[in-house]
Amino acid sequence: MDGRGVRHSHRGAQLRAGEPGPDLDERALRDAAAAVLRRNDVGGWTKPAPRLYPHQWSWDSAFIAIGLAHLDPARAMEELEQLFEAQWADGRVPHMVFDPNVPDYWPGPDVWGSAKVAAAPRHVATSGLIQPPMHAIAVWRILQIANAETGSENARAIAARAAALYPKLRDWHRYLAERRDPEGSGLITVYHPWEGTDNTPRWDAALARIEVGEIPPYPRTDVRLVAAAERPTKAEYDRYLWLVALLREAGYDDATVQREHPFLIKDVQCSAIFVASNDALARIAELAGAPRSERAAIASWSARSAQAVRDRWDHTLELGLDVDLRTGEPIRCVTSAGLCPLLVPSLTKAEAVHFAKRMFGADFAGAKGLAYPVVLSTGATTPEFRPRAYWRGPAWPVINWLLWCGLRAHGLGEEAARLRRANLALLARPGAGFAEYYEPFTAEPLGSLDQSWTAAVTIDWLATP
Ligand code: 2M8
Repeated sequence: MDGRGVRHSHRGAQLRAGEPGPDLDERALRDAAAAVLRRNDVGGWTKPAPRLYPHQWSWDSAFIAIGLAHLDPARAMEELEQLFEAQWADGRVPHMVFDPNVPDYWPGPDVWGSAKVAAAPRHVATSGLIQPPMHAIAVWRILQIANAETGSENARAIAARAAALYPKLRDWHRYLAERRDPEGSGLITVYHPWEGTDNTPRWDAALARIEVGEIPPYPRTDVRLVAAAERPTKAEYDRYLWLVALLREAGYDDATVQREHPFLIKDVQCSAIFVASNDALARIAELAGAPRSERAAIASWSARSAQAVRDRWDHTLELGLDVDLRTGEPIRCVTSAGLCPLLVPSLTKAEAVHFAKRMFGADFAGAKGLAYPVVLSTGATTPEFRPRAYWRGPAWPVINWLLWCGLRAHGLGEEAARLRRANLALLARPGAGFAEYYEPFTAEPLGSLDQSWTAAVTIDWLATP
């Protein structure tokens, strides 16, 4: 059975919107989610979606591994081991690793030109961008799940594999701390909208300033598969490709890029994830018996980024704001990324409560008319809000999951439970189909169906009452 066929009992129909029934068929939902992951399994790694995303994507694999951990922790570790096989010599984990058996995807390996970059792997083609560092968080969670849900022998084997992966995780974090933040500000610099939440209005002003040079005509894989209104516009896509051309010409050399590139943003969401991930990495380092100097480095990356993320708090918008390095100005945009400082463990309880209030307020999970009280990608009361457009309004279960982790980490159990319930109710709705994102007023599934990370977080939510 796929996600479109999850059964509800007849009593479920009388429930208020947003409330999952007591008889939500958890078993059927879990089985359907597991089936999505099985179908998208390419052999040791999982594609994010059946047709729209047929290669391996970096942060998708981290979320997918967390879902897989409940089904098969060894396979979950393999997901990340495979990804890190494509790590560059400079430590970066590319945002995409291409499957050579899918030649007709565009933009493909030629557009990225990783084969010509000395630091890139030789055995596989990759992109040259990065995505938020969810990986150490995933490894730590796999370990916890293996400990809780499998026998001690299995858990020991997973711990050994986590320890073996540690040096690669360490190099990845070092790349982020040193090359993506040469100023030592604690905030990670992103070079491209594809380094996180693609079409978010956070990037609009920076993209608008870019003068696009000559780009040859190109095909769009995405709008053949998904309604164009739910995807980036042609003008936006031109800019994405122009930025890729500039990065390729710079050989993806960070120093060159940071001197010349027109799109340089200190990203609060990525930096907040980096904090949480460093804390997970610190625990993995201990498990791996890493030298004290390395553990000290990880602790200092974490502390520096934690402070920097907290400092990005904006009193007027009550969110953490990115900084556009080209103008030196904060990006005054109301999106779910601004709630991500909640992932920083060292927030005070009062600060965490503030973010939680904002999260359940009129811009996000408390917006008027929502089918389910889930967090929206862009603030509902802002002019940028568009309920069907990619990252500009729809609800993304995977981002809701991330924020749920933040609520739990700060002991906000009741709020976390509310968010989990609302998301599960949405995901269990007949026809929900584990979509990439949802129209928030009608709960219509948008983007791709059978999106792996949506299925993965469903499994984790179901396993974590
Ligand atoms: C989306 O990004 C790709 C490009 O990398 C795309 O729009 O074609 C984003 O949602 C990104 O965050 C995600 O990792 C990827 C695969 O799910 O899709």
